[in-house]
Amino acid sequence: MWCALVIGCAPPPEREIVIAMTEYGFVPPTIEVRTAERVRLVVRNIGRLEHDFMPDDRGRALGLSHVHLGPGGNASNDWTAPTEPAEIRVICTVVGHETLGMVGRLAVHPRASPPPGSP
Ligand SMILES: [Cu+2]
Repeated sequence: MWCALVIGCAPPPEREIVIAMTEYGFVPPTIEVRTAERVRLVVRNIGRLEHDFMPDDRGRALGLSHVHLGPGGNASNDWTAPTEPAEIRVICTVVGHETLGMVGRLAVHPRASPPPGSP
């Protein structure tokens, strides 16, 4: 939290989250992080077609990157979750893929209530 006040301060990620893209979905379909958590988002295309990871307007405003990958590609971006809870929708913008179910969700949970299923 204190770090947000310091311009250019980039602490190392607390956690690495791998998101696989395939025909036609994101695995896992829901990414759960906590407020202000610093994560490394690793996006991998494990499918046979090109895919992309496109956060909605809110997500992009919060600094999430749009990632476009060919088969076998991967990209990693460090990201700091916002200090307020948020729900971000992620889709693949390759024509037809969203309709075929290529939709994901990134949920930012308050620190006080850990995401369901966490230890
Ligand atoms: Cu796709």
